[in-house]
Amino acid sequence: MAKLMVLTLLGLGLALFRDHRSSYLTRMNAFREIKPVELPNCKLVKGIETGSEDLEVLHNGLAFISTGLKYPGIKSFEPDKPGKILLMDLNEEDPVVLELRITGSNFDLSSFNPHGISTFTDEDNTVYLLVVSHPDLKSTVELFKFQEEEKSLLHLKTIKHKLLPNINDIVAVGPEHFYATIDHYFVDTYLTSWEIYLGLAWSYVVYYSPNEVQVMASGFDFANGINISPDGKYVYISELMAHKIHVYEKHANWTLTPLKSLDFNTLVDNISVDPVTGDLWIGCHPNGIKIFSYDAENPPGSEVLQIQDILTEEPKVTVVYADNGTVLQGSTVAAVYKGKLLVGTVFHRALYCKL
Ligand SMILES: [Ca+2]
Ligand SMILES: [Ca+2]
Repeated sequence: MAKLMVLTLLGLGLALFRDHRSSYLTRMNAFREIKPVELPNCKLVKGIETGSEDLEVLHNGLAFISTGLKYPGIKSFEPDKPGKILLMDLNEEDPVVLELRITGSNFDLSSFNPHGISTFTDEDNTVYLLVVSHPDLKSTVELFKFQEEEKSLLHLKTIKHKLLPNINDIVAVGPEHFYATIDHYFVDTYLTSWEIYLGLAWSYVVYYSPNEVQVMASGFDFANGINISPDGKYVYISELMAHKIHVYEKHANWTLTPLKSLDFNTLVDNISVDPVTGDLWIGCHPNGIKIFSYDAENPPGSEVLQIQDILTEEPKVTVVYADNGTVLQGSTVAAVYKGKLLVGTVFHRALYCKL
């Protein structure tokens, strides 16, 4: 009898494991192959070799790029070097990148591990750069003031909070006010791997301000990118493992209510919003398995989606660029400025194209 019980439990366990295994492979989009979509006028950006996970373009064409991310389960090509913030001027014919010097007495450069970024421009045109960092794999938001003349970032403040344990990306709505995606619930990496494998969907979105911090949306299977419409009325959230982009209505008290979701056949990462048209530009991972188990012989591909008219009944989705990993591996972000497209990746390169 005892043997039968053990066998039954073992059988049930195996069946459950098989169910989760197949659902995990579907969530990872493990069987997706890439059909290349090429752009004629592209080149790799010189000086970017350790990733460009997130980037944001200011209204004047200056782009901030975060480079050198170390993230559990993702290969780093320079695991012992701190990350940096790069600047690129998209107005130039042949733009190059420049490392922004970081100043401020209390900032530890050696553990800087930049991930998602966002900017906020004040009424007096002061530009604040907010950067998610993972010093010793913890999560902070580092607040900087951009000093354009000096080509430097003045560190103003480190923000930490118990509701902000594993931040992926942020969208600034004030100099120290933002929404953040918390991409997984557990801090312990062993528990995190089970959380992701089982698809618990305990990832959430927080609103942070110096006097109020609150969870505003939850139940995501890896909330990743976040951004806001040009009129500030809608917040867009990408749910990586569910292959969805969610549109939320933002209210005066900063709460969010779900409006609609769009489904894709790719793992959606960071979201950029074209300030002129309101179009969404998404850096995507066609096959998640290739991201989490990097193999140079069978590299992850890249995919860039453009979503037009997202608020209408029939949004238009275009695959603007797709590559099998020969040129660009692990695209995380794409942004446009005056007919130019800049695509960042989690591993090494970045691509710059004329559309
Ligand atoms: Ca961002
Ligand atoms: Ca991201």
